[in-house]
Amino acid sequence: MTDTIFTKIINREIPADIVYEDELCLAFKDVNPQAPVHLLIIPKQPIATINDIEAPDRELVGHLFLTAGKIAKDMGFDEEGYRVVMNCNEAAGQTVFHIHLHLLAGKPLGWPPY
Ligand code: DGP
Repeated sequence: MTDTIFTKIINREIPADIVYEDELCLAFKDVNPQAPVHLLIIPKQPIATINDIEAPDRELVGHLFLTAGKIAKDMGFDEEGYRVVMNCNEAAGQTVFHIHLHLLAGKPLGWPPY
């Protein structure tokens, strides 16, 4: 896949407010926050969309969710609640084609999201 802006963030070619990093993933503040807390959790390995996730990626994708839960707990949102979503393709609102979990918290979140 072609590089996206997120590869530049991983490689520190453009700035981002990074809140967590390990060998597999990076979490940083969304530039256009939709909640008081809006983080993006991305794998360092670029995968364009959910459609491109393959069986060998299961551990990596599981790691993204474990990381989201850990960050939410560390920030104190585990009891209050928070939302983790991943958009797939344009109709769902995906604009950056490098998979990412949105972690949203800090206000009551409406459902359904339209
Ligand atoms: P999505 O629409 O699901 O593909 O989400 C992409 C998100 O990425 C969107 O909420 C805005 C955010 N975003 C796009 N470009 C940048 C950037 O350069 N820096 C940061 N921190 N966030 C970005």
